[in-house]
Amino acid sequence: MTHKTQLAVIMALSLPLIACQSYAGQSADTSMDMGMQEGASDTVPNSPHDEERHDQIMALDDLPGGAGLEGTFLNTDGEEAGTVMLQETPNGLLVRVDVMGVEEGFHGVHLHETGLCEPEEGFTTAGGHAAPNGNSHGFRVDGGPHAGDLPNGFAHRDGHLRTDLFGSGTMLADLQDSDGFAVMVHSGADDYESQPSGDAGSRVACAAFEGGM
Ligand SMILES: [Cu+2]
Repeated sequence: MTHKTQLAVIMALSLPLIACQSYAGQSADTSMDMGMQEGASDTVPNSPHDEERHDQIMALDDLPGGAGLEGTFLNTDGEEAGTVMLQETPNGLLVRVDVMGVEEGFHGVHLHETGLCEPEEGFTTAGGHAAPNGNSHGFRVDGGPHAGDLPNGFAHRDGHLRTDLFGSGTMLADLQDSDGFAVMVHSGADDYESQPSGDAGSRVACAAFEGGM
């Protein structure tokens, strides 16, 4: 790849990141935003600036034990932004998240109650957190957490969040009612405490799952 082409690719990849920042204005740490914008283009090792590397990153490794369910993330522009795998275990739900184009830092990831991801609606169509037992939100709260609560995931400077999360005690039956459910990535971190959703900011990526299975 010539230097010129590389630069064009870098700029193209930067656009969604910059676009992210308009709706992530609620997320408090703007200095972190600036760091990503300035540094991401030429200094990050292993950043997805060439297509081959990007494809490698996006190719999903198998979740140990296999994925019971697989979904595709959409970003707020309606573009495919990654994948998610779910595996029910005897102890809860394993969630492998692989999403691109989010800001550097921690992000709230939740299981939301409705399997409808409408980008033009800012994914509000997915409803609130799955909470079939009427629990409060948050690991740090008496009477919590929601069945849909998960630990935060971390995105690196290249905008890639890839991690395994675990919903202790959460079963697919808690989620798969008639209107399904969604896996949601937020613009900011979940504080594991604020009601009703951990003050995690706007909804930046959403993967819908059908119900009634
Ligand atoms: Cu959420």
